[in-house]
Amino acid sequence: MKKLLLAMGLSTFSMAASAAMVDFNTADADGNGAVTMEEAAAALPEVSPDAVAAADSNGDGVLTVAEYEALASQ
Ligand SMILES: [Ca+2]
Ligand SMILES: [Ca+2]
Repeated sequence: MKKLLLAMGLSTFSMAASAAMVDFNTADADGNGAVTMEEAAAALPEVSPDAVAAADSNGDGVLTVAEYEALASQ
């Protein structure tokens, strides 16, 4: 249910703004404080997996707030 509502919200939102404007808390779908590669791909469908991987500057496989915002602001 939450995912369906989120998807509906995102599709509406994307009409008004770039997908890169999805904020960290929205991208962090499970709310664990880190955005995984899968969460980033879902939140930022226009961003390539390579760009997401490159944004993981410390190489731990997830994006922190700072790493995510650096990616989203590109
Ligand atoms: Ca997460
Ligand atoms: Ca990281």
